Amino acid sequence: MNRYQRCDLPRGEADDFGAALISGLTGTPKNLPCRYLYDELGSRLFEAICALDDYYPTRCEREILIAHAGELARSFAGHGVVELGSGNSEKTVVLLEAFGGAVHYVPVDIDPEVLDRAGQRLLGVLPDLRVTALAGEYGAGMARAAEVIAGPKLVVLLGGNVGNFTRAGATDFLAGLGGRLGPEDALLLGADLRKEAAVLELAYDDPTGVTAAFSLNLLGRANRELGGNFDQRAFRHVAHYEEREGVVGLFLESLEQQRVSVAGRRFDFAAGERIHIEDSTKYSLAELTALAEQAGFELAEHWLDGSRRYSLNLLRPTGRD
Ligand code: AVJ
Repeated sequence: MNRYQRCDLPRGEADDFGAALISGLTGTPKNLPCRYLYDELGSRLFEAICALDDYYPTRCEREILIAHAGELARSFAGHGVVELGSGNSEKTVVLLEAFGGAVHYVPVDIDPEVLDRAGQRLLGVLPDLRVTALAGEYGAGMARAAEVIAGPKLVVLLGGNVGNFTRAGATDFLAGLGGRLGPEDALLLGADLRKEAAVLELAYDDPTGVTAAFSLNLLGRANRELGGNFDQRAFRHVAHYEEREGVVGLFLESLEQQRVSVAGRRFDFAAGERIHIEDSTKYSLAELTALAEQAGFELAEHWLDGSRRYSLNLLRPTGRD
């Protein structure tokens, strides 16, 4: 039996990099959606970020998963596991192993190559695993996952990916997701916590420059795919924590006044002008409790790592709208 299958989900027009780039660089302030950070090189650079000492979320999340995987496996025995934004699935292995490996695992990711690599690796480690990989966005992935998995399911959204939504966007997204869950289903949500600016700014602007390379690759991707002439050395990566909002904003800042050609257009940059490329929203326990409740869930568990920097949350649908 073939234990690995990949389906490429239809992409909406929202997934056209050229159109997104033209509209994002035409607006003020300039912006580019963060999902375009993950082409093949971008996914690899992100894996390198996850291995950095300064980027604590990956380590903290693994620590919490190791501590509670057994408990989760007992609670959700017989459930299929859907993972949104699965990337290299590295931490999920801990969970799938605890399930005893005989699970139907449905990873959803925007990058088909990362899905194939992760899928092959997982099958090597877990001989009883069945993988249906879905290449596409969260919404389409959730819709298909509900068809692919017959029984109850545990949906996992790890890595703090929920942070890429605005707070209102996260509520809407979770409410929509809840609408696709049955009473036995649950959501395992990794969320990064509010903390001192210094820790966050180091995590999002490491001195080795890996995060900068990850951000600047967005310009490299525009050059490769859209015939651009961005000079990556004429921009710098900026991470800024807005404490009140609890949001780390990531930007590419033009070091000089310049004109760039890309996607058949020209764009002018003033010296110091920024392209907003990503937001990473941080949560407090009170904010997570409110988020769950407003989206139609109950926050059943809230687990922290030893340094109390990061949280893993188990949300159960309350069954009301
Ligand atoms: C993949 C969205 C969880 O916000 O921590 C890390 C992305 N960007 N360093 C995060 C990211 C730069 C990451 N998420």
